[in-house]
Amino acid sequence: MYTQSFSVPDDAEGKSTALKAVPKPLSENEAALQAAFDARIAADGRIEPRDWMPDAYRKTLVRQISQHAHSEIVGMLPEGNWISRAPSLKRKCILIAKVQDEAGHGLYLYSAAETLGTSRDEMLEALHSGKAKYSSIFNYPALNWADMGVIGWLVDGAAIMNQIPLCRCSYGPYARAMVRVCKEESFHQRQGYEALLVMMKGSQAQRDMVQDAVNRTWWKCLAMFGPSDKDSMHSSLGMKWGIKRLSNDDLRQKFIDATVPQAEVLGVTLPDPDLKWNAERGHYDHGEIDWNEFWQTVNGNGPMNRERLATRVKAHDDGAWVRDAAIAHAEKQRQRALKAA
Ligand code: BYC
Repeated sequence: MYTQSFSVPDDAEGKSTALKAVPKPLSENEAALQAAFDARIAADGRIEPRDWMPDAYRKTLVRQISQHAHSEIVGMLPEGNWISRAPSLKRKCILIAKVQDEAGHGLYLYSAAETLGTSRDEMLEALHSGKAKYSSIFNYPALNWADMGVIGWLVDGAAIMNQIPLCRCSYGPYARAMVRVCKEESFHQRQGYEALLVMMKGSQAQRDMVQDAVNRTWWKCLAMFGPSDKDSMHSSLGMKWGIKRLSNDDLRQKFIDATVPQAEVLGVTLPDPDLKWNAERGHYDHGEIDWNEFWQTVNGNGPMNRERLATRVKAHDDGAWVRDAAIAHAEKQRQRALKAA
């Protein structure tokens, strides 16, 4: 029988070293550092970049923050495609500003992840090689102008619901970045809803476009909150460490409860026949997400994964001369400052 121990090298005497894989006991100093870390987390305090932290805490943060940064950057692509087709100058200006904000969010988040000792080059390499994850929602096409409103209303709406608790995350730089991101996201959400309200007061064709965009986006948006709690492998540690404050399912439920009345005001139907108010629970009951489709998309096989990644890599390659010029300029300034000193 094959067992996992076959992948562990034998030691010099030919005895299996499998048992040595058990973590080394902490030294006295490490135990004291771990105890101080645990006490700070238990007291709901903040961990800052120079503080000692367990490796697993650091890794979890780099994973989550870099995935979040990648989502902001890839999230610019579906909207960026519509800038040249915005129906008015006002809508074009708003969309340009929104896409620019997403770039800014990506930059705050890459900077926060860099404070954990991972370089931006490493994170970008992980994104561009297809190793890193980013939010599944951006692997679906934005087919009509109403998608721009629906991205604002539902996608940014879901992002805010997920991100407000992250403003209280135990890691200082992530929490502080999220405060600013959330303020901007709430503007994004409102501009999306307002754009849809205008369309819903327009022609039947416009109303149909809004309904079509909602039908295509609703379930993908619910999946943004991640797998259900029973399948979420990182949740328990994330919650123990004060990185995540609410579970994936609790956040999803909060989002549904907040969004149903907004859909009623807008005059659209949410495409879930099982969506019903449950007075006993004080929440809306809802249908089941297609998890098979979700994992296909998360694992690189959604309708737009390859195209999004190729566009992103091309944008990065095309921008090489800008980065080179910025470095050359900084070097020139450094030399001038040296001469003047
Ligand atoms: N898509 O154990 P779980 C935006 C992965 S963009 C892809 O529950 P965790 C915007 C997960 O990473 C906002 N992958 O993990 C921008 C993990 O994989 P790995 C984006 C997903 O971390 C432009 C595995 O599944 N927001 O606002 O406890 C325009 C197991 O999951 C997804 C953030 O990134 C998904 N939907 O919880 C408009 C928020 N869900 O790492 C808007 C920050 C799960 O083991 N992130 N996975 O390979 C989080 O809050 C958490 O990381 C998640 C997942 C709730 C997403």
